Amino acid sequence: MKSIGEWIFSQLVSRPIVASSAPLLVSSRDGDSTDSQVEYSGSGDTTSNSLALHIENLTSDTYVENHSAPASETVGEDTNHPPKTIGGSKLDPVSRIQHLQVTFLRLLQRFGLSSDDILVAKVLYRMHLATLIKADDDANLTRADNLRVDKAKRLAAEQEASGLPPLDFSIRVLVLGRTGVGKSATINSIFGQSLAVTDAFQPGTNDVVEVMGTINGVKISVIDTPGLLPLSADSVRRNRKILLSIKRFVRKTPPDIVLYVERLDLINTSCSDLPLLKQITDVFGSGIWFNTILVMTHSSSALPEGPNGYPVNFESYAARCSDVLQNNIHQAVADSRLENPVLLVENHTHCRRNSKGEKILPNGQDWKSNFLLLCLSSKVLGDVNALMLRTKLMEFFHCLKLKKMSMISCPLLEF
Ligand SMILES: Nc1nc2c(ncn2[C@@H]2O[C@H](COP(=O)(O)OP(=O)(O)OP(=O)(O)O)[C@@H](O)[C@H]2O)c(=O)[nH]1
Ligand SMILES: [Mg+2]
Repeated sequence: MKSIGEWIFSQLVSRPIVASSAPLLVSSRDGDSTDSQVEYSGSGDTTSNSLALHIENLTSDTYVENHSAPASETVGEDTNHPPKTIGGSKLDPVSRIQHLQVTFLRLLQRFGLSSDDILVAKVLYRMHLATLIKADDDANLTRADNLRVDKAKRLAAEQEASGLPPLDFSIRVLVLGRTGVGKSATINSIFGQSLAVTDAFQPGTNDVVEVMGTINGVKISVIDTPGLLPLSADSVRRNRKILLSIKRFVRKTPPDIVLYVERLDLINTSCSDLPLLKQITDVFGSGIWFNTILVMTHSSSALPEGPNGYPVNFESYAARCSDVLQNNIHQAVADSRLENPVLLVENHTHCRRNSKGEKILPNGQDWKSNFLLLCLSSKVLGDVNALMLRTKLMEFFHCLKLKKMSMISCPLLEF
C-alpha cells in the first residue's frame, strides 16, 4: 500500500490528466447536514448524446443558505486554483498559498475531520515548504514564516464561525472500473442519495454522466462512466470506445482525482486486470495513475478462510488485495515506484453505520470521511502544485525575454 508521504509527493509532482461539459440542471437534497444541489450532465457516450435525467428537489431554504452569504471580500472566481485577488488587490504567490492553507483548515473543520491526522500534517507541511520556496526575499520569508499552523487554524476557525469570506471550493472526480464493481453505488453513497443508476444483473450505466452536488457547501462533481469489460477479443473495441468517450468528456476540464474501482472480494492473484489496466494506460497515458485512488467496494463481504480455518484478518486481507492491484498497475505503466492511496468502501444499504448514520467498514472506520480527506488533500496540493508550476513557467518566460533583449542589444553595445 502506498505510504502517505510518497503519495503526497506524487501530488506535488503530478498534474491532473483528463477533462467536462456543460451540465444540465438537476437539484436535490438529502436529509442530513449535507446540503445538496445536484446537477447532471451527459455526453460523449458510446450510444447517445443526451441524458434525460432531472431531479428538482431543492428547497428554497437550502438555496438561500447556499447563495446568500454576505461577501465582504472578493475571492477568485475560479475555484480550481488559489484566488488571484482578495478585496480587489492582487495576491502574490505566498499569500495565495497561505489562503489555500486557511481554506484547507476551514474545510477540515466543516467536514468534522481531525486536523491532527498524519495526512493533514503532511499536507500542511508541504504547503509551508511551498511558501518558503516562493518567498524569494527577506520580507516575504518573514511573512511566510509568520503564518504558522496554529495561527492559520485560529484564522480558519474565525472564518468558519463568521462564514466570511464565503468558501468557494470545488472537487471534480472521475470514476473508472469494470462493470458491476460498484462505481455508481459508490457515487450514491458519497451523495447519500440514489442519483446514479445501479444494477445487480446487467450493466447499469450506459452513458458518461456527471453528477454535481454540494456537500457542506463544497461543490463536488463526480463523473460516472459505463463499466469496462474484462479483456477478450470482443471487448477490446467496446472498451476502447468507452475510454475514448470518457477522454472526450473530460478533455476541457480535467478531474482533480480519479477513482479506479474494484471489488475487494473478487481480487485475487489469479484474476488479473492487467490487460484492462494496460488499455486504460494506452488511452489516457500513464499520468492517469498519478491522481488515482484505488477504491475497493464490498469491503464488508465475508472474509476468506485462512490456513487455520478461521477468516483472515480484515486489514491484512485488504493490504494483500491492494498489493495485487498495485502490482498490476506497476506492470501496466512499467514503473514500480507508483503508489496509490487505497480507499475501502462498503455501499450496501444494510451495512453497519456509526452514530451519525454514516456507513462504516468492518474495522469501524467511516469511509466517507476518508474519501473526503483524500480528495480535499489531493485537490489542495494540486492547486499548490499548479501555482508553483505557473510561477516557474512565468519566471522561465521572463528569463527568455531578458535573454532575447540582451541578444538584440549585443550588437548595439559594440558601437
Ligand atoms: N454488498 C455490496 N453491494 C454492492 C456494493 N457496491 C455495489 N453493490 C451492488 O453491486 C451491484 C452493481 O453496482 P453498480 O454500482 O451498478 O456497479 P457499476 O460499477 O456502476 O456497474 P456499471 O454501471 O455496469 O459499470 C448493485 O446491485 C449494487 O447495489 C458494495 O460495496 N457492497
Ligand atoms: Mg454504473
